[in-house]
Amino acid sequence: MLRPQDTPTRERKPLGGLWAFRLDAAGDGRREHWFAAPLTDAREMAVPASYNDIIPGTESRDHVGDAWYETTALVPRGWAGQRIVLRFDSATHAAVVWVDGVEVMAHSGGYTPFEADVTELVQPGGRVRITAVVNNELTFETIPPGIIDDTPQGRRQTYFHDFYNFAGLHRQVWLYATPTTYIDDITVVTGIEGADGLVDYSVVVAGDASEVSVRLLDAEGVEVATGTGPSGRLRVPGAHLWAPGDGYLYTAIVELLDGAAVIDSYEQTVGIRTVAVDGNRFLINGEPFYFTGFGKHEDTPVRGKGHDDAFLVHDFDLFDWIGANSFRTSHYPYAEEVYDYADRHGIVVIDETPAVGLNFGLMGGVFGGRTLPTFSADTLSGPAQQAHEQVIRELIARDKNHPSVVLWSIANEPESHTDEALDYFTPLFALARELDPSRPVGFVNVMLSPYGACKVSQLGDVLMLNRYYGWYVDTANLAAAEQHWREELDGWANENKPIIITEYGADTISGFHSVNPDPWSEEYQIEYLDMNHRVFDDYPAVVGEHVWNFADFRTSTAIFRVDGNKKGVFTADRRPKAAAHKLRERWKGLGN
Ligand code: BDP
Repeated sequence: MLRPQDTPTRERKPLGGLWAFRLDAAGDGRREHWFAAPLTDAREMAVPASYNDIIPGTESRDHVGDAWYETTALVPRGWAGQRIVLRFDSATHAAVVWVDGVEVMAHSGGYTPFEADVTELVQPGGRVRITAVVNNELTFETIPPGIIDDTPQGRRQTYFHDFYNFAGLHRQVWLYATPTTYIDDITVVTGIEGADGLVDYSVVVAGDASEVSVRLLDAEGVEVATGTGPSGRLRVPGAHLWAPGDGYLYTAIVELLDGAAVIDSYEQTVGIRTVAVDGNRFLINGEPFYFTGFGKHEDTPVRGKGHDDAFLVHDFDLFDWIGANSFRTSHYPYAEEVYDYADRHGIVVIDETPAVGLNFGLMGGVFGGRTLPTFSADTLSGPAQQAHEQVIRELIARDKNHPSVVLWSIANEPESHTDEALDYFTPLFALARELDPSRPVGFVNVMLSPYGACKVSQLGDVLMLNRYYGWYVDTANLAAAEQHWREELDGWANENKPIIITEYGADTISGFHSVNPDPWSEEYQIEYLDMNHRVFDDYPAVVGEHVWNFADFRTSTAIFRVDGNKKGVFTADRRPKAAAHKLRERWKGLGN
C-alpha cells in the first residue's frame, strides 16, 4: 500500500492535532450511534499519541474497550474531480471509521495502515466530520493475543507480552487526493550484476490502463535509467549501492501518461542492494554483515506509542553515538517514518510482526494457576492463525520496498517446541516466502525452547535467539551463565545458519551502584554484557548482537518490574547508563 505523497498530481493533508475524545468502557457508543452526531461529553486528545498516560488516573491508563475520536476537516476546494482518500497510518488495535455518520471502513491489527475512498461522501470546499472508534481488546482471535475477564471491579485485560498495552491513534491520519486513474501499488526488487545495479519494478494501475513510464534519478537528480510499461528491469551502470552506514537512495519517478499528459505520478525511493544467507553468513551486497544494536520499542514518556519525530531523530543520533548499525522493530511494525529514516541513513532493520505472547508456557499462574496449551482448539487456533496471516500480509505489503529491511521476523518468542507449534508455523513461513522471495525469513526463539527442543527453527533462514543467561537463569552467577550459554551455542552453531542474538540484557536501575556486581546495578549490566560478548566472539556463526533494550520502557505491573522494564542501555528519557559507554567502546572498535 503506497503512502500518501505530495507530487504534481497528488496532495495530502495531515489531520493530526487535538481531536475530540471520549472513553466508552461500557460500549454504549456503538449502540447509541455516537457517530451519527458530534461527540458529546468529549475532552481533547492529542493525535498521534496513546491516550493512556495523557490523562492522569487509572480510568484512562487501564481502560479496556472502546475509545471514540472525532475531528472535522476542510476538504480543499482544489480537490474537485479527484479521488479523495481517508487513511489512518494505524489504530491500536482495531477501529471502525465514519465520515459524516456513514461507515467507511473497519480494520483490525494495531500497527498497519488502512484507508477508504471517500470521494462520494465529501464535498471539495466543504467540511467533513470524521469519527473513529478505537478498541484495545486482545483475545484469542487477535495478534497479539490476550484474555478479558469480567470481574466485580470491571473488565480486566490480561496479555502475554512484556510491554504496556498502549492504545489509540498512534500515527498520522491523512486526507489525500489522487487522480481517478491512479498508481495503486509499486514493487521494486533490486540486484547487482558486476558494477551494474538492477531494479526490477512492477506498477499496479487502477482505472483505465494508460502508459506507464519510470525514470530513475540518482541522489543528485540526474536520470540514470528509464523504463516503460507496468513492469520491467532498469539497469544502472556503476551503481552507488545502498549499504549499512551509507543510505544512498535513487528515486524512481513513476508516471501514468496519456500521450504527453501526466495523469498520475509517484516518487518511489530505491536503495540498490542485495541480501542473502550463505551458510552461517548474513550477506548484504555479498559482504558478511555483523549486526550491532538493539531491540527497541515505540515508547516515550507521556505519549506512549505515539510517533514523535524528535525522538526518531534523537534515538538514531544515539545509534550513531554508540556505534549501533541496526535494530529490530520488536515487537510490531513501527511507524513508516522510522523505515524512511533508516533507508536514508543506512540503518539495517529486522522487521517484526505484532505476533508476540504466543507462548502460554511463559505465563505461570495467569490462568488461575493452570497452564493452558498455547495452540489448541480452545486457545490459539484457526482465527489466531488467520489474524497472524493478515499481519504478515500487511507488513510485507507496507514495507517491501525499504532497502533497510533485510529480514522478516514473523513472531517473537512463540511456543516452538511442540508439534502444534510446527503445524501452526509451517504455513506462515510459506506465506512470508511467497509474498517476498527476496528476503530471508525467521522468528525469534525463546529460552524455553533451547537447542535440541525447538521444532520451528528448522523453518527459518536465520536463527534469532533471545537469551538471558545470567539474568533469568544463573542470576548473579556469570561464571555458570557463561558455561551454560556456551553449551547451548555449541549446538546452534552446528546448524549452518547465521545466528543473531536478538535479545540479551539485564534490568538495571540507573544510578544504582555496587562494589560487587549485584543484579540491578550498573556494574552488573556491564559485566553481564562483557560475558555475553566474550561468548559471541568465540562463535563465527554469531553474526549479530542486539542488546535488550535500547531504552527503559513501560510494562504492565508485575512484582519483577520496577516502574517498567529497566533493561534499557538508556533510560526512558534517553540518558546513558554506564553500559552505554562500554558498548560504545566495543561497537566503535568492531567496525564492519
Ligand atoms: C523477552 C521478551 C521481551 C521482554 C524480555 C524481558 O521478548 O519482550 O521484555 O524478555 O524479560 O522474553 O525483559
